[in-house]
Amino acid sequence: MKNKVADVVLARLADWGVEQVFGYAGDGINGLLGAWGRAGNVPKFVQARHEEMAAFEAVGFSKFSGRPGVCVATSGPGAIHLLNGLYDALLDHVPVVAIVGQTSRSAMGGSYQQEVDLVTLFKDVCHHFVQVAMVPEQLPNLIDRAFRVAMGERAPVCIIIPSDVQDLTYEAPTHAFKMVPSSLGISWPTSAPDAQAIERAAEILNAGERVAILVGQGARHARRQVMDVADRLGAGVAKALLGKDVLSDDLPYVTGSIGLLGTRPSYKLMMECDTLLTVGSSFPYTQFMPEFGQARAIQIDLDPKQIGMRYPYELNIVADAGAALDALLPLLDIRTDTTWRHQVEKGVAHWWKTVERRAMTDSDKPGMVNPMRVVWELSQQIPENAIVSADSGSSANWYARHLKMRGEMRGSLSGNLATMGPGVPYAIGAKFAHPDRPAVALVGDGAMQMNGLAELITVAKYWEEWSDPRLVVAILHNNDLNQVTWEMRAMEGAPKFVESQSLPSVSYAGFAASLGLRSIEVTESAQLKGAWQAAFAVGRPTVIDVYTDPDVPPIPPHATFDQMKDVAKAMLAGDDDAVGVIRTGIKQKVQEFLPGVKSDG
Ligand SMILES: Cc1ncc(C[n+]2csc(CCOP(=O)(O)OP(=O)(O)O)c2C)c(N)n1
Ligand SMILES: [Mg+2]
Repeated sequence: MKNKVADVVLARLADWGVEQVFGYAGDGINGLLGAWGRAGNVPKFVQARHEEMAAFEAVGFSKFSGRPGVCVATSGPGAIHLLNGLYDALLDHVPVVAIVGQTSRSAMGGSYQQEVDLVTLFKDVCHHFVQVAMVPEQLPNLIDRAFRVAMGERAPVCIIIPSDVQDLTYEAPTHAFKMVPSSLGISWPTSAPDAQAIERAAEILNAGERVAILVGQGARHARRQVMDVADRLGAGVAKALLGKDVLSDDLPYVTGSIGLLGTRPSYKLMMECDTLLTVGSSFPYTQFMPEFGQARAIQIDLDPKQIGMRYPYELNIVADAGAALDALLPLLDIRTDTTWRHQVEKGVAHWWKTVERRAMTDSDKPGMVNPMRVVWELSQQIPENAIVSADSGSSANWYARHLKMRGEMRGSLSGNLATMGPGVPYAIGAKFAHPDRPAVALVGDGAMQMNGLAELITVAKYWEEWSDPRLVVAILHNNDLNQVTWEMRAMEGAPKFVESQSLPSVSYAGFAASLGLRSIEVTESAQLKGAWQAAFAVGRPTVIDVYTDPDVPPIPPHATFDQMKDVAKAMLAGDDDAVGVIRTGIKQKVQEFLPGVKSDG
């Protein structure tokens, strides 16, 4: 019984070190499910509520473990449901292996029930590798290549296995013509930099008086090197969204996030630098980078396909970030003039005070909390080994701009696809990657209604298996699709279109309680500190249902939307203006700057 194709698939996954597969059942994968039973649930089948959630869980697992995530779905509808999660993996450069069923070979091409042209369906998102197993001898090569391609390309891949093939007796490839044998494992080279390029980079960096460094997720494993280079150069360091956890925000020269969701010191760092060193980031928004001609710029990136765009770089170095910075370090002059560093640090210190002051500005509406305070209090209470996910929506702004990364904290969100819905499943993926670390998800009420509520059931199903049961979901309960509401105001000059923007209010705390999770309702800012403390007390997963004020705009002070320019100028001119804009009377204030905006009550 144990030598069917499906048995070999599962055994090969285990050989690749796969400990769990996030998935959902269906008769297109019945053969695999049978094998799972025979294998004693090895690798562990983790049951999501929806295949998109299974894919997000695989992405979250991969982002936080550094290993490929694996998801499984049935043919037709199950496969289609995976797509959004796989695109999230593709756009954020995350290795994910998807295994999907298909109708039997005898039915293929016959418009059979649930028959979808899966190769075509996955051809875009899994263009690096999508293959159908038609005969047993294609294994184990299909599995092995899927893993190598996923890791090599840092991308999703897909193996389609028709249901009847899953049940065939396994035949290994033979030592014969047109057979493809395979082998396990891979060791990667360290992509060493070109010595001449490093010398040129050192010349450029040494000539600079005001050096800015921009790091992205490609620099995560080079934290020490980034710090050493920044110290030598007296540079400030800004972080792209997916690289928010590369450096601690306790470092005085770290200016925080950059871009639309970024901080003022990052903006100033870029606007005032004369030299830019980008490491492991493909941050796309040129308007937040120095004016063309203002700065001499160098990029270091592992991926030749990603390098050299986004800015007119003088030098593009394809190399591992750590190796390149290690090679660069001894060639860099130690700065004696620390004026620029001090200027950056002063701006950073000032910024964190501004963040605090903005957070401490209470909403003027009874029973509602300023959402910035939610993240401010989180920064005070969060354990230094926590893993944070944020959903797309206003929470992404508060996460990016206001959360203070410290110690070994990790964090991520859907950076490039910016899809709604991954907040809770990413946190679940994080718990499977690190069951001994607390996880926190910052999620809007729209995203909870879309995906998060259902996925709390998955949390309830698995939490007792985690050595540290702390998974905290904080919901920004503003009864609004707030991010879009504000984008419409700022970019379209349009008032809130209630039909599309207002959300029904449901009790997230009540739902969580019905699942046996710890649930806390917050309607006043004074409750927030205690709520986070209770959530981080060991016990069980917690849902904090925070009623937040939808009139606090997530749009940043220095937004470069044309219609926001005057607001930006006013807010950059002084903090008090900025605080004024977010406090009571905000609508009037914004309308002053945006005459096109009509009151939307
Ligand atoms: C799948 C998907 N649908 C729609 C959007 C557009 N979108 C981005 S943010 C947002 C609003 C999110 O609302 P909510 O989750 O309540 O968070 P809030 O901004 O209110 O805090 C929408 C609709 C998207 N990014 N992804
Ligand atoms: Mg909302």
